[in-house]
Amino acid sequence: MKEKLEKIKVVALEEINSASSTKGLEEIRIRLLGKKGELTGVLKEMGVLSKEERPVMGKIANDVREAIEDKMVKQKNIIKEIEQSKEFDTEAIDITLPGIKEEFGGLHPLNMVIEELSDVFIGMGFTIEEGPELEWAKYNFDMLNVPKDHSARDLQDTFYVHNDIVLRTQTSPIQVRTMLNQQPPIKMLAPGRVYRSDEIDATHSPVFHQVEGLVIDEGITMSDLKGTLDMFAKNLFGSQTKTKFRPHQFYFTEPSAEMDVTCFMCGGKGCRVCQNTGWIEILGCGMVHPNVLLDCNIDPNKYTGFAFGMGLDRITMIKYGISDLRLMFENDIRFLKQFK
Ligand code: 2U9
Repeated sequence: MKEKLEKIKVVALEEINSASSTKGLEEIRIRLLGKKGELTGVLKEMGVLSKEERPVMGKIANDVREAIEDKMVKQKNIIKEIEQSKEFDTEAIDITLPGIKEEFGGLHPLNMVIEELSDVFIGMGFTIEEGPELEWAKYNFDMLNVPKDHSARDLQDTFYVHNDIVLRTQTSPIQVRTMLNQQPPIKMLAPGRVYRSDEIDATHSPVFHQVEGLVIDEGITMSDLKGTLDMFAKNLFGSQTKTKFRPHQFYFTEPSAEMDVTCFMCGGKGCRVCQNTGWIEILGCGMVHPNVLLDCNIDPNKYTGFAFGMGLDRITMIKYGISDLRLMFENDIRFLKQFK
């Protein structure tokens, strides 16, 4: 039996040594140490030995088993390393290959101006509100104190979708909606796309962009209006900017004014952009008309407020030196790429 065991050991160690795959090694293990394996078979024969022989033979058998198992573990590690290095060779990634470059888009110049302007007002505590472009004629005209026979309501000036529904001609209905939903204090900004039935040329378009603002609280005065808008102009165009207010007339505000800023292209010296006046008109404003407050369920005896509105397309064109309004709407990639 001893010789049998020794022979199994010698043959096994040799076989294991020449095994070259994990699978082959496993087959050897089953053949030797499995339930019906060679070594297991020998161990089963131990029953026929004498009491004295059994522990001696048992120890030898255990030593053989341990030697085989030990060799198996070592060979397994060697095979694993070989297999892994083969895998690395076949699945190698060439890290020197250049990647595929992601193309990033950029903001439209109008959106850059909207974002910059919104940031200034957010810094002063305003919220940004939005509303639908298809709007009730009632919210677009009636509630803003626009007379029933005003020319702005004409079919020539306004796109009617229905008797009562228009493409909004200003962002003011956003303020109406906010006032109907919320009691003061209100401090909001409403940027958006608006529509008027205009012929297209270098300075006119049936679709354009506005930002309007509204502040309503107890004790709001014309000084708040001037202070806020002067601060806004200095933030957007630079701290050297001066403002001046000229009286004007709107239906939704009384008193009303237009605000000019010192030309942000020449600093006020006079240039082509400001037609040598040194000033650029940038917005209309005024104290909210009591009729507008009343229609929106706000008590004009308790609350007052100011509002302002500005067209964004012209400001954007001046700021970026864009000579034709049509470029802003054609979305020609060669034009847009210049603002990245
Ligand atoms: C409510 C109350 C008051 C909004 C205002 C202006 C003055 C204004 C024009 C500027 C150039 C429009 O794009 S433009 O043609 N806007 O001058 N807008 S005050 O006043 C409001 C709005 C809503 C409820």
